[in-house]
Amino acid sequence: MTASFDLVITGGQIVTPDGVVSGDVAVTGSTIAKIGTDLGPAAKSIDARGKWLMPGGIDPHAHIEQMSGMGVMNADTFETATRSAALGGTTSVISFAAQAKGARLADTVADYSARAARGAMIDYAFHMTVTDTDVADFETDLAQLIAAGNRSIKVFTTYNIQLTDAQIIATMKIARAQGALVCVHAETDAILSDAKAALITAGKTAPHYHAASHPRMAEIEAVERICRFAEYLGQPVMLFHISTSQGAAAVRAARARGAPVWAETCPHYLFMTEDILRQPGLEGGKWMCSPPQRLAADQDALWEALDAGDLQIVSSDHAPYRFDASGKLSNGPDAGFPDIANGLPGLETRLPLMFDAMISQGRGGPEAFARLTATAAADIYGLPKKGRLEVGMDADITLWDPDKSKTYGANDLHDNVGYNPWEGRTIKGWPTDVWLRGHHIVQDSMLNAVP
Ligand code: DUC
Ligand code: ZN
Ligand code: ZN
Repeated sequence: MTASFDLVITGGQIVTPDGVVSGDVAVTGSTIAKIGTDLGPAAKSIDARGKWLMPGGIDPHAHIEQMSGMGVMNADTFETATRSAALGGTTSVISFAAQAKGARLADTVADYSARAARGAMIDYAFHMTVTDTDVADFETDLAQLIAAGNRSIKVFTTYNIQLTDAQIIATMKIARAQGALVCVHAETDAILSDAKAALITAGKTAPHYHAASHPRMAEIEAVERICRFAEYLGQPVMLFHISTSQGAAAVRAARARGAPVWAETCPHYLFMTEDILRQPGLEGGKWMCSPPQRLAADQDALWEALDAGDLQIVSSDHAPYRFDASGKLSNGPDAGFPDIANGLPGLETRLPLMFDAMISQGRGGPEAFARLTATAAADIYGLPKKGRLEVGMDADITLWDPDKSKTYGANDLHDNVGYNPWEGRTIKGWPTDVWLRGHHIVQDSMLNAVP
C-alpha cells in the first residue's frame, strides 16, 4: 500500500485547541495533515501510547548572542541556545535584535538575523529592542522593519538603556501606525537607583541584597504607568516578567478597564523565592535576575493570575552568563551585586518545570499548559502556523513521556552556561521527541539537528 502520509504518531493523548483527543496525528511534509484514528499508511509510524502530544513550545522571551546592559556578552550563541531549547521541547523562540546606542535599527536587525541564520536549529523571530531614538532615520527604519514583518518592539524603563516616557509614547505611536506590539521591561529607574544607592552606602553589596535593590514598588509603578500609556493610546503592550502579586493585580485592573495589555511571568518567579540568593560568597549571583525572585505569596498570586487569564504566557527570560570571568564574575571575585550580570538560563528547563507542575502535579492541566507555553504566544505575537496541534498548522510537535522522571544535575543542560539553576530538582514528565515542521529534531532525548 502506498503511504498517504510522511509520518503518523499513533495512540497518544493529543492536546488540541478543542481539548484532549486520544488518537493519531498525521504529518505530510512540514504540516499537520490529519488528526483522528486509523489514519492509514505512512512512511514512518511512531507509537505514542501512554504519551502526551503537545504543540512545540514557543518561548517568546530569550536573550541570545546579545550584549547585556552592563556590557557582558551572553554565553550562548544561536547554536547553543537553540539546541538547548529543542532538547527542552521548544520549537520556536523570539529573541532580541538589541540596538546599541548610536546604531541604526536596520543594521541591528540585519546583524542579528545573520547570527541566527548561522546557528539556529529551531524557528525564530525577533523583538526589536529600541534604546536610542535619536539615530538617523529612526522613524523610517522602524516603520519599514515592522512592515517587513518584525512586529514586536521592546523598550526598557531602566538599566541605562531606558527611553524617556515621551520617547516610549512616541515609539508606541509608530507601533500603532504600523500594527506592532510593544513589549516593556517595566521597573521604575528612579526607585531602583534610590534603593541601590542606599544599599551601597550601607555596605550591603552581597548578592542577596539584589532583591532589596529592586523594591516591588518599582514594578508596580512602572507597570501601572505603562498600562495607562497603552490605554491612552489604544496601543497593545506586553508587560514582560511580572514578578509580584501587585504587578499582576495592576495588569488585571488595566485589562478590566479595557486596556490592550498582556503580561507574562517566568518559572523562576513561580518556583523560586528570593532566599535562593542567600548563598556563600558570590554563589548567589548565579540566580540574580531582574526583577528578582520574590516571596511565596507572590508565587501564589502569579499562579492565580495565570489561572484567571490575567497573565497569558510563561516565558523563560533565558539570559545566559557563565559563573566565571566571562560572565557573572567579569568584575572579579569580590564584585558587589551592582556589578554582577543579571539573568539565568531557562530555554531548556521552562517546559519540563511547567509540565511537572501543571500535568504531573495537576496545577492547571494539559490544555492550560499548551496555552501558556505555546498557543498564547502564537496568538499574541502573530505566528499563525504555530502553537496548535490542528490540521494545516506547522508540524511542531513535542512528545512527552509522563512517567519519565529526572533530577537535574549541576551541569546537565545543553546551553553554554555551565550550571543548572535547578540543580537537585526532580521533574516528572519529559520531552523525549520533538518535530519541527515535520523534521524529527529530537529523537529519544538526543539532538538530531544541525544549524
Ligand atoms: N532581566 C531582564 O530583564 N533581562 C535579562 C536578564 C534579566 O535578569
Ligand atoms: Zn527584562
Ligand atoms: Zn529579558
